[in-house]
Amino acid sequence: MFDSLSSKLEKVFRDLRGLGKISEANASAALREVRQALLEADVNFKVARDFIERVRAQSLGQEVIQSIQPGQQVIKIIHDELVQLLGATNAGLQLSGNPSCVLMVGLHGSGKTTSSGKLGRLLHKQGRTPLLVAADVYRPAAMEQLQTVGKQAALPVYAHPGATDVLQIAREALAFARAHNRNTLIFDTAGRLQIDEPLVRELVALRDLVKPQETLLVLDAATGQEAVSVATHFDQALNITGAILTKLDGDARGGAALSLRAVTGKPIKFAGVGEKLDEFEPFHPERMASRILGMGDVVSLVEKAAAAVDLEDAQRLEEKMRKGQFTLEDFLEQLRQMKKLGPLESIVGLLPGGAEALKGQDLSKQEKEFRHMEAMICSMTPQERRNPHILNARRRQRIAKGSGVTVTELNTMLNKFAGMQQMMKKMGKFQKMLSRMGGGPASLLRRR
Ligand SMILES: Nc1nc2c(ncn2[C@@H]2O[C@H](COP(=O)(O)OP(=O)(O)OP(=O)(O)O)[C@@H](O)[C@H]2O)c(=O)[nH]1
Ligand SMILES: [Mg+2]
Repeated sequence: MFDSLSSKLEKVFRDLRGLGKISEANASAALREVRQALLEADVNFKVARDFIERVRAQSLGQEVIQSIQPGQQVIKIIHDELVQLLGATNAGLQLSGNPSCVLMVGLHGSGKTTSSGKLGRLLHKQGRTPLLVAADVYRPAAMEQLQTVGKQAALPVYAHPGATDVLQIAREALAFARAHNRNTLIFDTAGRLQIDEPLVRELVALRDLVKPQETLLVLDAATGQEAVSVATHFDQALNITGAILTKLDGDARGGAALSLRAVTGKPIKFAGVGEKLDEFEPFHPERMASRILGMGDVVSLVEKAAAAVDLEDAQRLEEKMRKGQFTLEDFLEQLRQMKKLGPLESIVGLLPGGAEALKGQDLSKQEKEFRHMEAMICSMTPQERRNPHILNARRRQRIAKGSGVTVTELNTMLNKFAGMQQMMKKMGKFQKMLSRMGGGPASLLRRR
């Protein structure tokens, strides 16, 4: 996500960190580079200019000059300003009515239908009873597409094949929702290549009929600051309540995310980060800023992990790791929990420096290796898992056969595991040392 912007800012930060004193001259040089990076990420030029001015004013303030690590402070100022630029805090949905209506609007292919399903699923998880409404009467396959999405999301869909009047569909859907106790209607509307009069008229009529609590503009993040002019138009016509930024997993450069709030004043409420239904998250400016600045999204990762992994289990495992009591049995458990977290790529990408580390790596190979490891450990008896040193040649042959690998592969895995155990012990000591010293460099930035 925003890889190019990230790596440019990381470079500026590396230079800044080393600075003993912030002067007008060296701050200017660094900020020029930041501005360049923003512009190359397709951030609106006025937004970039104002951003730099705010950072400059604060960087040259009294407070900074007297501090011990001025470079770090400038980084923190940039971080905080970035958070502001992205909207400061997460803007949730205001769904007060019964039923509540959400209108999904946007250009062709921006991700309205997909996001309708994703949002429906999310709201369902929060205890609401969503109904997806097929309000795109132009593309023949649109209703079917929403029905497929609904099936995947295990949500009901209201569609009226053959109907040509969006308002009629909306009335029927409202009646259907009342009859079937659905408290949230999500209207998947038609897209256009460009916003035009007929589309606006239709959407306005639909809005006036269903009186939505939320009118969400779905925007393709890859379109950069072009997305911002689209947003301005839609906002003028419909008074949107927020945006969903999709395809942030793709080659989005950041321009849309960073300019939208400043230009339109409307918050980004959700982010689409993949084609799958669960690749969707509430948009958190703080975390996004950390991600852009290459500090990794540790908070997201922790949340993701907490959802999938039992916290107590995790703590118990960590304790074992630190004490060097980590067995193959624990390893197996770990491998299985990792599977619950999702594809390796999406996990590593969230870690600090993870995006950088991923470059040129083939993770599917790694995942295959994990699967093999799992099979090998599964072929062992509990006793063998706890004491791998009892694995003699006969046992090794049996295990290799049982898991469909060669004895050499099994030996390699066991050696790797032994190495890992060693490393964990060392890391345990290292961590203890670090915590005594008051945390790593990242904590400097997080402290406010
Ligand atoms: N990688 C990725 N792809 C996405 C995301 N959101 C949507 N897509 C893909 O984008 C394409 C278009 O999505 P749709 O949901 O059909 O878009 P739409 O706005 O309903 O399109 P129209 O109905 O034709 O206007 C599909 O192939 C989706 O799978 C996302 O967050 N990440
Ligand atoms: Mg659609």
